[in-house]
Amino acid sequence: MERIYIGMGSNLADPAEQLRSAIESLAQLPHTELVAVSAFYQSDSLLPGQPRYTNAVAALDSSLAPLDLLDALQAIENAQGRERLERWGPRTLDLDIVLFGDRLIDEPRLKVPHYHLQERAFVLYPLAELAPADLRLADGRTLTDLLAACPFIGLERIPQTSR
Ligand code: PH2
Ligand code: MG
Ligand code: MG
Repeated sequence: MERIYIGMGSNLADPAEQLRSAIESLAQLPHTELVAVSAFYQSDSLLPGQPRYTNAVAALDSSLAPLDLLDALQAIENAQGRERLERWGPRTLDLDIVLFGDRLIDEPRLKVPHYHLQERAFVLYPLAELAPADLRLADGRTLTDLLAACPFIGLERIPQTSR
């Protein structure tokens, strides 16, 4: 089993409900245990003119191979009406593999750690609720380092029992 962190986001069709539904599906993945879910956070879209996003992070323990997990996540996105019309378009559900154990994955379909992890407060702060502060990326930086370089700006934490 490896510890995996999934970044979740939605800015269409009742985002909080989309995340709750996705969490139910994550809990049912084969060879996988849902360990924890962060609070939900709202923020403006990085692309102007889109609805605000709701984001959260889930921690999984899984023995699935990375590309099998990616397939399963894309099936959940599709089941919740994800349309892939444009890069960074508004979406009912986005499930990104942020970290997969301590692996570095560089495949056409999958880069891990997630490319934009370090500049995205809406991933780092929910991740910090679940992951140890001394969690270390392959380049030597800890989660604490990343948080220090990425201020908590424009994020609104929505505390809730999300399960
Ligand atoms: N995801 C994007 C683009 N912009 N903005 C916020 N606030 N949250 C996201 O998850 C997000 C975004 C593309 O993945
Ligand atoms: Mg994304
Ligand atoms: Mg994605």
